[in-house]
Amino acid sequence: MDFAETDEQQMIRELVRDFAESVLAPTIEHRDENQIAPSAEWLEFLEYGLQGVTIPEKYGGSPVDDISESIIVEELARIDPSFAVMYCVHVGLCAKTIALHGNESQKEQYLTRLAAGDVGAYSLSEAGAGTDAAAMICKAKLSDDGKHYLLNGEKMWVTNGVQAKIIVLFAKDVDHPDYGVKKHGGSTAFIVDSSFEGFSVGKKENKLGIRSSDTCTLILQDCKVPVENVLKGIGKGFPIAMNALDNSRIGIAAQALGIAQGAYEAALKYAHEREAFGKPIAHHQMIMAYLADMATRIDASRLLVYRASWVKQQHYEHDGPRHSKEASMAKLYAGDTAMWVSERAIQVLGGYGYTKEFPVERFFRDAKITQIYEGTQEVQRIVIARALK
Ligand code: COS
Repeated sequence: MDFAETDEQQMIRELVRDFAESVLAPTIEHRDENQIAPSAEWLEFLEYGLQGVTIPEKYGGSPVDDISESIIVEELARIDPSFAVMYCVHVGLCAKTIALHGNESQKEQYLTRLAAGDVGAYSLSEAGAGTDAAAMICKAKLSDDGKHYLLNGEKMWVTNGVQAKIIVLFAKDVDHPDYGVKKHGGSTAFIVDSSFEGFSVGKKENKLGIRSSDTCTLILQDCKVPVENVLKGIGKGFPIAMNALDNSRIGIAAQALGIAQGAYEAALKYAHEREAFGKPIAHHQMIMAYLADMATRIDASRLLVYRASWVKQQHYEHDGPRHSKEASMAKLYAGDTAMWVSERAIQVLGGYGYTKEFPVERFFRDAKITQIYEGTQEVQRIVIARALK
């Protein structure tokens, strides 16, 4: 077993760190305060060519190994967790889902656009269907001429929803034989273009954390989706949704890892600079213990995130077993670590940590969502427990 990063992984880490420190760091506080999405920063990011890491080269992508994908998210989140989740949803939930389940013409049409920088999103949740995803009530019905599906309903908690041009969106076909029979019966994945008639963006959420990431509702009023935009087949959506979440839970775990790392580094630096009782507080035993525990939990999270990324790659490229359990373990542990480390970081900084002069209060607010989205920590335990033999 080799724990060393490859030359390519190191190079990617340095590249993304450079981008995050030079482009994201100067604007994140302002964007967070004012809930401004990183649209300008996204355009600069496109120059690095990393928006297509889950897209095959023939559609304009630039694939990297799955551990590198997590390293990218980790490095973005170390500075700007909002940008990290925007990226994560674009490459994971949207592009990878189309790459895995799309047909040739769907890939040609949509992956090329995602690779070129059109922002992607994924829309499963609804007001009454978060943890219980199968309870979604958005409906799809074939039009009289048989050329379109007409989608009706309201989706919720859509990351990138305001900016996205391409959305993998789930609704139930009311004429499917399983509709109303099986709980998730009729669930279908559609590729929705934000320019489609009947599609509109609803309320933008005012959030505690990741405030520079836009989260909104999407309104579907006879939204006209061509029949060609059904992913894989009518009624085949639920496993696609679950599979996409298995992938993206690793992304959120990597985001949590980056948050923990960013908070820890701020605390470590402060602890070496701040003196009390005649010496840097980093030399007081209580603070030493905090820092040691933070570093240990972060390392454990990193190992779980990279292991899950590796198992994911084995699953897709070498027909290995599904990575659901490893993804949920990584997300469960890294999410709790992000919350714990960012809270400890505030404690190390004392009163200063509670102010906006230091980034730890932002990491603390941002950390909370990693215990909630892409399935709450309770959902991760369900997935893990079901996989235990
Ligand atoms: N990959 C592929 N297929 C999967 C799967 C996976 N990881 N997990 C389940 N499926 C399939 C099952 O095989 C089953 O298929 P069939 O009906 O063809 O047999 C189907 O999906 C239903 O599975 P299951 O009965 O396990 O579904 P449940 O409703 O019991 O799922 C949980 C329960 C809680 C695990 C699920 O609803 C979930 O993950 N909820 C959280 C959703 C979430 O993370 N939301 C946030 C989204 S961010 S917008």
